[in-house]
Amino acid sequence: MAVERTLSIIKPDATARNLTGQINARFEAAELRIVAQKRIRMNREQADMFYAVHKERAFYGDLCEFMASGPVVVQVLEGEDAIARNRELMGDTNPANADEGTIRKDFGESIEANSVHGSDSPETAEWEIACFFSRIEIIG
Ligand code: IDP
Ligand code: MG
Repeated sequence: MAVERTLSIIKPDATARNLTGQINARFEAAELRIVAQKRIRMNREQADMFYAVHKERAFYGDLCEFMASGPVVVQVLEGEDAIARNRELMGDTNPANADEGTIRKDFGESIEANSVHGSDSPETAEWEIACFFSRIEIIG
């Protein structure tokens, strides 16, 4: 297995409930290192661009509105097999179907307001990281 980097976003529902530290503690306990991080508020254009892969889906407009509705914490996680391991820590997209002990099970409010985003492949991770971070902002 290789050391990978993945893009994580702590979504507006989670920042609103002051959960940044509790979510970051899960990453660190699982030996994922936070090698870049910033708190931002996306505007609607940025959210539309980030989620363009979903633009044909019925939930696209609502999702982008939600992601622009409040602060988010964007971060790069680094570790062995980081992309898949972060997806495991996150749990199923729908918190109702997520395994016990996952971030979405414990903190997610709905299939949309599910507290965290994580890249789903090496190709998406590379593209998503580049949406928010330049090379000198990522310090491993
Ligand atoms: P993922 O975040 O688990 O990779 P995706 O299918 O890539 O799930 O969907 C991106 C995001 O869109 C989800 O995290 C969630 O916030 C939202 N979403 C996905 N499916 C639905 C839905 O059926 N209704 C409303 N929002 C959805
Ligand atoms: Mg996805």
